[in-house]
Amino acid sequence: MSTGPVDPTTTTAWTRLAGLAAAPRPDLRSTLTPAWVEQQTLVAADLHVDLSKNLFDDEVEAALLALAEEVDLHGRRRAMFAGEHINVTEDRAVLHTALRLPAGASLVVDGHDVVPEVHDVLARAYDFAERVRSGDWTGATGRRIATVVNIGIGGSDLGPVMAYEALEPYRQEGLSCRFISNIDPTDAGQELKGLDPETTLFIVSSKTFGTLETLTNARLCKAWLLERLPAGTDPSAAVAQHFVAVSTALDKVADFGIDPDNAFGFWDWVGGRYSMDSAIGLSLMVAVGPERFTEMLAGFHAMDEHFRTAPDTANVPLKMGLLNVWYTNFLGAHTHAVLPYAQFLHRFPAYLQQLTMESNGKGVRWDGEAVGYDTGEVFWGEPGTNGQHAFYQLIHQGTRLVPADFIAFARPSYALTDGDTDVHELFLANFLAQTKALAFGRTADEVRAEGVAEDLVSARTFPGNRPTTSIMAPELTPGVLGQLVALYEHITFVEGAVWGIDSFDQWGVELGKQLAQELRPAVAGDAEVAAEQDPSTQSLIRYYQENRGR
Ligand code: G6Q
Repeated sequence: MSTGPVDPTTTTAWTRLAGLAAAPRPDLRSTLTPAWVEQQTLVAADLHVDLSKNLFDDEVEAALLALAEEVDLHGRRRAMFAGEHINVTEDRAVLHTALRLPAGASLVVDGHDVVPEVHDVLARAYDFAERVRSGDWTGATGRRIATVVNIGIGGSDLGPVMAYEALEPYRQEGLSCRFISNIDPTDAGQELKGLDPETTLFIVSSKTFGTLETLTNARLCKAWLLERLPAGTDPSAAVAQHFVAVSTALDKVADFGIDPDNAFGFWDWVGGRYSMDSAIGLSLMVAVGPERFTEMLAGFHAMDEHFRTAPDTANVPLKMGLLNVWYTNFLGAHTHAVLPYAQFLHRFPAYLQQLTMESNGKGVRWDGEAVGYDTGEVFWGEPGTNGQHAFYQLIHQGTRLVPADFIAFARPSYALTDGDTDVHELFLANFLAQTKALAFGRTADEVRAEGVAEDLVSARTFPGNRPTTSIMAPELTPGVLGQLVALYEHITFVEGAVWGIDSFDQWGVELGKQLAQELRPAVAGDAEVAAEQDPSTQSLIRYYQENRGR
């Protein structure tokens, strides 16, 4: 593995990029030639990616690729795929890519081959999923399972729920999933509403099996189940039939009362936000079945191979990651929008928020030195066209630069007409219109030519030259979903590698967890602990107590 991180601002390429950013830059109106579009339209597995509407040219691209060389991005990529401990603050390998290696491949990490273990767990999880799907696995009273409830949070929730929504057309009828994550009791209260305990199966998904929210919700669900099953049902049989677990801490799973035979493991080299393709995806496996899950894994792997082997100028995650660095560090962007033109991807931006912001929201490099440059854009988004009627105004005419990724599919998940029109075509026309409007805008003269009164011309002018990337695929299949997720995993990696940060730890979530534990007694009425708090916290606790009637 490469030694300490390079401060990217000390590289020649960084200086060159700063010079390029300061010089007058050609407008998309002039740069978008057929040759440029051809050059910047890339293929990665099933994804067709058009980078041409980004604010760059050959010179910027060459400088960005030189920056990648100078920070030894390729060395770090090799180290990740080889299982070196690139998560230095936790001294761990970063091997989500091993979760999707095909059976028969081999990857020796810390002295042993991890691929057979990955496939052993997958085989057990697939077997379990098939038993639930076929009705062979029943609840304690012998009834077939109709609802699977995943209890997990963060990385143990966002991926499964996002993929469950994305793959709706592939779900088995008569079997649905629900997801409980928040410790707000409203979440469990709502998700459990209407469920029949006899046909409900809970999956407790927790890498550490020590997460307050998840364990609290798991206990809550256990109590809910035991109170509602028919009188006389043996509680331990009930837990054995209605609770399974996914965790790296199998001893703690047993302490909770879950039969270790019904527990599915994974490894410390899988980060929570990189784990939806491990057994953490068990709810999804049950919903869509092992065959579709395998197709999704193949999609992940295809993108891994693309990232690992495609030449730099054709490498989609590499170029998208470097463009994000260009926008963040040289053109002043603070946020990045992801705008899926696919209703089924409505949770994809939320999923990406964790992936990107928990990974790259860091202020020190992996050797502990403070960074002297921006890291980690704010990722956000909503599906089109809903976003068009909400926040696109700011992207079109606001004062901020918001690079945006548009994602669209040639074939609809539902082919419907309104009588005359293929509605998917209307939808796609909107996607194309938005990227076009952002690129070219509308000049004052064009607005005048439409007969707009002079005093309204400036309000109706669109500056244009706003960058977008268009990602298209034939259809939102399990394989394409895997490719999309892996694409963003690798974009995140590329940005983190340039910034020299550890994209795989998440120490920033720890302080709040610790303080919540310390504050619990104060919220519950312990005046002594309350008195130790700062004045604002004390005042908020008083407000709570008065209004809760404590
Ligand atoms: C992800 C984070 C975090 C984690 C949750 C749940 O990378 O580590 O979101 O997934 O805190 O953790 P457990 O799976 O251990 O319950």
